[in-house]
Amino acid sequence: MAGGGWQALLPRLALLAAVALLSTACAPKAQSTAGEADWQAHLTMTPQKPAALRPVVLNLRLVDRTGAPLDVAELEGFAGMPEMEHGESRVAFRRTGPGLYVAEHTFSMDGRWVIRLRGRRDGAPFAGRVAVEVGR
Ligand SMILES: [Cu+2]
Repeated sequence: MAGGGWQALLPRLALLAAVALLSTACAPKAQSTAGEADWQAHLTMTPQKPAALRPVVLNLRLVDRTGAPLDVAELEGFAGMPEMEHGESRVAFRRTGPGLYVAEHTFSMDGRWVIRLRGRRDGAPFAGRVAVEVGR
C-alpha cells in the first residue's frame, strides 16, 4: 500500500479520535435526580441504558421537600438536546400513582438530553427538568 493512501486516512482518524473523546466526556447515567429547593424528581429508565431509536420506559417520581409524593397536574415533558437545535419532542407522561408518572419514549439520537417538565402544582405553574444520557 502506498504511503499516500495512509496519509489520506489521517484526517478521518483524527475525526474518529475527536468523536471518541467527546463520547467519553459524559459518563453513563441511567438514573437522574434533579430538583429545585422544595421538590425533587427521580428518573429511572428501562432499559437502564437507553439507546437512540429504541423505545424506553421512563419512570418519574416526584417528591416534595419532606419526601412525600408530589402530584403535578397536567404534567408534560419535552425532550431536547441542549447542544443541538433540532427542537424538542413531547414526552407523554401519565400518572400511575401519587407522585408517579410513566412515559414511553424513543430518543432520536444518542447523547445528552434534557427533559423539561411542565404542569401545575397547587394551581400554580410548575417547571423542572431532568437530564438523560442516551447511548453512552
Ligand atoms: Cu441531537
